[in-house]
Amino acid sequence: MTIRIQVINPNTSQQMTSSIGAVAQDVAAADTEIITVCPQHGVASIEGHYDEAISAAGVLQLVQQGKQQQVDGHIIACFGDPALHAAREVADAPVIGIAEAAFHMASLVATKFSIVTTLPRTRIIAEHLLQQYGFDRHCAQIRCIDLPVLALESEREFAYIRLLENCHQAREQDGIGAIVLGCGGMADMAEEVSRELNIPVIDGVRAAVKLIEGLHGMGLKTSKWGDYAYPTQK
Ligand code: 2AL
Repeated sequence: MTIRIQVINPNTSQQMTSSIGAVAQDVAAADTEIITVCPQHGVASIEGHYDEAISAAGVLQLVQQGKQQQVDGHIIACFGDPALHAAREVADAPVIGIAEAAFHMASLVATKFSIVTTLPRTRIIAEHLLQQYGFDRHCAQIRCIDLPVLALESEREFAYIRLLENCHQAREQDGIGAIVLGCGGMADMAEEVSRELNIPVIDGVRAAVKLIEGLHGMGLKTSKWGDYAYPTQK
């Protein structure tokens, strides 16, 4: 039976949306269909609290749309997991953010991991998520390549070199066994970095696809008992 997974890129970059979709389709099982979308209005990249707040409305609209299309799961493919809990109130199917997916997967293959993300100002977002999800004890370090999200598209080769340098430093200096990539725009670089460094490098897009397939296989959906119940009608 075919599984349909809606992959939401919360920023409005078409190029990043297609690259995330290609990675998701690549890791998906043969009978999994990936439907990749991004909001029509919002921000071109998400690099702070303001950007996250703006993107949240678009994410929730797309989750509603995916629900109407009866998808079997939704992925929020931005490393801040914007609107994750709100999306779970709206959805019936599982909803997974790429940061939480990557943290879970990394913690299964290494006792400690480091995160390599984009701009230093996004570090606090990752720190808050680690604390919220209970993974702060597993994360040794958050490193930043100090490039904006859109440079991952516009200056891909330079960004890849910066990413590789930072991942190399993490492997040598952080006492870790795995690296989590801290941006949806890095998804298509994970395999190459992992081959280069010979340690697990986890991209949350792939991790989230496999987690949704696993949850679906177990017949698990978002609980409607408790705080993930549908939003109250006013
Ligand atoms: C992100 C991400 O994954 N997509 C985006 O626009 N901003 N997060 C980040 N830390 O750079």
